Amino acid sequence: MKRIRVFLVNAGFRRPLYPLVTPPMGIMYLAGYLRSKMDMDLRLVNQRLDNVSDDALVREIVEFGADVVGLGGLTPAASHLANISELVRAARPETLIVLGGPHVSSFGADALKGTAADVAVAGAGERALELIIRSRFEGGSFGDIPGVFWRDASGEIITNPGTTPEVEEIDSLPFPAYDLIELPAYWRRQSMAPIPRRRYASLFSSRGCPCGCKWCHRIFGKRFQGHSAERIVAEIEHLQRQYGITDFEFIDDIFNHDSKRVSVFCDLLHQKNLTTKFAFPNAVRGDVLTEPIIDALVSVGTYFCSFALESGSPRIQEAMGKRLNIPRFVQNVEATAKRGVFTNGFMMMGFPTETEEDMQMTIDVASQSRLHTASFFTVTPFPNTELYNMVMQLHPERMEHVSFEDMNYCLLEINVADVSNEVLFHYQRKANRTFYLNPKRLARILRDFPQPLFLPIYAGIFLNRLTKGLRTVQGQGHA
Ligand code: B12
Ligand code: SF4
Repeated sequence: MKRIRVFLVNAGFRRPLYPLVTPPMGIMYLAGYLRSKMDMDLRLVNQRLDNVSDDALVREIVEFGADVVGLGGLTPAASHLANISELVRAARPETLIVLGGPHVSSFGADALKGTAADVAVAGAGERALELIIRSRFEGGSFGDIPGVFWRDASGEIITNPGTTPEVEEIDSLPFPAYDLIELPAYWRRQSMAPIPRRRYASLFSSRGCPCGCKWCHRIFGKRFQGHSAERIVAEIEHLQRQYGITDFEFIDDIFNHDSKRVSVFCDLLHQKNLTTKFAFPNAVRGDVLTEPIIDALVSVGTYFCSFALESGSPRIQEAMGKRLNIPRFVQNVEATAKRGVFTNGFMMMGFPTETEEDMQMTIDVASQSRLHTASFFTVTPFPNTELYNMVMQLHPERMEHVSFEDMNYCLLEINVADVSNEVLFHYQRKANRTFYLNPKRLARILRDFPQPLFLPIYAGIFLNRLTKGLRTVQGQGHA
């Protein structure tokens, strides 16, 4: 097979009210895997890092002489996926264009519509992308690759039966290709943890989650697969050696699902005498934690941890499938905060059938807890989730005006609950007021936030939350 040239893009723009950007782990994992399987030249671009325009990106693709362009992105990046693919098709008609990432996982075959891509992959992409490239360059048909979406010669979009092929053992995946991105560029931007300007790397140490939350994307399925403790420590050692990094951000969905794995991981760090700091901005499962696990995580340098309560109402916990043990959650937040870790909470309001009493319970649990900070998001159903199907049955008209383009959970005004917009947004504003306008909490934030001098940069976001729903977005939600 000739030495092919593969250009991978994590598409989408950063926005002033949502300036976060993290190393593009998806295309980095793909690159690490592909180069271990085939002889190829690879280039990776994270569009959101510098908001490089689609035109400039395509000029780079043309100069690189790409045989394959792989475009990944979240749903807010969908218009970029369409535009970039059209421009590449016009400039280099023979290029194989493959779509993947969370947007395809949510929208399935529909993600191909309106684009000039040849094929699209939902879920984990490593093995499928390898098979797609082999099929194009070694001879074969996309029709033989289970679970992928592709266009036949007549342009019709075909969905192959079966599920996307995956590697059997995730420890067999090479490290993400850290060498193909400019890591220091991320140290100047805000990462997922709200702690700007620090020398860090992201780690994604597990795939899949067995919990039953009805709003969940399930990109990696319901089966939890963790990298072994040894493998995570090896990746940490690699990053320390190559880049001198000691601060790591785990962005797993449920890092602590397997308590044994966590404690072996911490023991190993101690045995190797490694200096580390850890943040868990994407949350741990709060009711699975135990005091010994919290102690172990604190002993290896955990300083920031998010906890996802979502709802303080046991009825909503049950109806939405999360089934969190709320008293244990509260207890573990307290135990973590007491040990000096900055704790952040995620809450959701506006579930189908949710009442004012349910929302008040969320406010009570959050504001009486030891959480330092909290976000009270509006429930936003994503296509291809149980929640979305539920809303399409109960209130299809509520989804008619929702645009997932440029969406931002903090600002989107949507309402799929059984209360009016006024009531929903009133409770969200009330939640922010009750939670934050508490002198003891404000004092704890000032005392424990890892970079207090940067706190003023969050003033705009905070004001937006305090005034949610007062500047009604035309056509969204219901009266
Ligand atoms: C880090 C992260 C971010 C980062 C950016 C990530 C990025 N890629 O640029 C930040 C913090 C900026 C972010 C923002 C948001 N995020 Co986010 N984020 C994540 C998180 C926690 C980890 C992503 C990650 O690195 N995963 C690890 C890698 C290995 O997985 P991956 O990227 O999915 O890649 C694999 C496959 O998708 C596929 N693949 C990926 N790219 C490609 C390309 C090709 C060609 C192929 C074939 C395959 C392929 O193969 C990869 C390897 O197996 C995920 C949760 C999760 N479980 O993934 C949510 C997630 C991606 N985010 C999500 C959401 C909803 C958002 C927001 C909209 C939320 C908000 N606050 O408003 C915003 C977007 C705002 C905006 N306007 O852009 C959703 C996506 C849903 C969707 N349909 O898009 C997820 C899945 C979480 C969820 N709860 O549902 N996020
Ligand atoms: S705990 Fe998180 S990843 Fe797991 S099902 Fe619930 S939302 Fe999804």
